[in-house]
Amino acid sequence: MSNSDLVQKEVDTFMASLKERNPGEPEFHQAVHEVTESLMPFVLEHEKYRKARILERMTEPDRILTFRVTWEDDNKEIQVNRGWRVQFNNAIGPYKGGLRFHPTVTLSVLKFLGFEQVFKNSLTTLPMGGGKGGSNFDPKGKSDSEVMRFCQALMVELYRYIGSDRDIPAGDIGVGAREIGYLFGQYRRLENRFTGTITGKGLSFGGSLIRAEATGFGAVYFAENMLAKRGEGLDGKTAAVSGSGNVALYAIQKLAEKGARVVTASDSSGFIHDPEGIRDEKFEWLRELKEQRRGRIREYAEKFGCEFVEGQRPWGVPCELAFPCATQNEVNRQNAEDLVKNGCIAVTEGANMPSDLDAIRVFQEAGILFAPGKAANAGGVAVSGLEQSQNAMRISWTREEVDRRLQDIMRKIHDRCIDFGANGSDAPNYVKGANIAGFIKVADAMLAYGAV
Ligand code: NDP
Ligand code: 2IT
Repeated sequence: MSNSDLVQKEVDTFMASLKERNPGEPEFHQAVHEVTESLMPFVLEHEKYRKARILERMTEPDRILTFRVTWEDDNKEIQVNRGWRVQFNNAIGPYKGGLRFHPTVTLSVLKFLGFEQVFKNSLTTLPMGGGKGGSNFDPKGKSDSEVMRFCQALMVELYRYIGSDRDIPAGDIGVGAREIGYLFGQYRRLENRFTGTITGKGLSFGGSLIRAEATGFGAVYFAENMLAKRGEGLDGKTAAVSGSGNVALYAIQKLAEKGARVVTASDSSGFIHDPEGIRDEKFEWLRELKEQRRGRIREYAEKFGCEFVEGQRPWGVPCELAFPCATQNEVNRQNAEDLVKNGCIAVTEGANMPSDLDAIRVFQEAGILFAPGKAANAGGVAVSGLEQSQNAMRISWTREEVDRRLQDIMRKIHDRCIDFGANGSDAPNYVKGANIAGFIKVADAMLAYGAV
């Protein structure tokens, strides 16, 4: 049997067993599959990891907490949701990761996110383990008081399991500044202590400058590093961005600042195509629409007289740079082929797992630059880590200081990916690089702890 056949057989056996133990969890299977494909050859070459069954242990969460969240809506009707916290791995630091509020949240989604978070947090160079949580609660269309009552009810249960040395939640889809305020407000009331247990806090109560911008800015810094290796830059390039939430907005802002022309943005109802580029007053209008008014992307097209394409994603629009920043599996094989055909040279994932496995294969076979989310969107959690440092020291760094550290971390993550993903071509395998680099630190800590 050839070496690659042997590796494939090991991957197939490993995945069959994982699927049997975790039935009905397609997103979790997908995330583990991507990692296992690039890690298996490495693990087979390093007997110590294989013998200690590190991969088996890293795909089994430390624990999963599931609980009921009961709250009363504005009509005095009782509502029941489910809350979860997946504490995946704390080998290198306390569990750290966001909370997602969206009707599509399931245990499978949170396990995939928690699993990815372990590798991502390891890559940041900061001492953070991985976790994720959330609820199938849908904040869309709810009043502020309803969101507040829901967040308070969720925290009444969640507070028992978190803490600044134990598990530190933050935001994700559907959890932004408003939700973090309600969650942290309730946490400090229940604990009767002020500790930096949640990140993404408001600036007046322990938040860090640049945290709101960090994921989007970080993804753009990562893209800049990839392009620089090919002697190119962002200036003058056309970019397609999906989403119009926290990550997408600040990716758009930073891209425009660096001279790129961002021609698309989207939400779950469709995308807008603005060939002139989203920048300056248009960007400020979009930010206000999404952050303050919670409006729909269609309104941008109405306001500025550009095209709105209902029910579709922006990947058919010609661009050199693509930044999927909305949600998982929003780029499939067909979308990937369209991007490549239309001249895309770099795909940088601001979201978690936005490209499915077929799409990744298309990008890699076409020899274009592809940055997986666990590397490219790590800037958000990295600045969360810096928020914790500032809280612990009881100081606040300036905008410039935090941004400098963020840029430094994104460059280090990029270079670590090259350490393990260089392949002699001008399109390094960033997937392999991120997976191996993220793995080693966690695996070595687990080896040191013995059989735990
Ligand atoms: P937001 O809730 O701020 O924005 C999400 C955006 O994606 C909205 O435009 C939303 O549209 C769209 N979207 C969400 N779900 C779907 C769906 N099922 N189909 C189509 N569009 C959808 O979330 P964030 O910007 O914080 O998160 C975006 C992505 O980035 C997620 O994958 C998240 O895990 C990842 N991420 C976030 C980080 C952070 O710091 N916030 C850090 C690292 C990664 P609509 O308003 O219509 O729902
Ligand atoms: O996916 C992610 O990295 C996040 N949602 C941010 C997590 C965090 O703890 O800041």
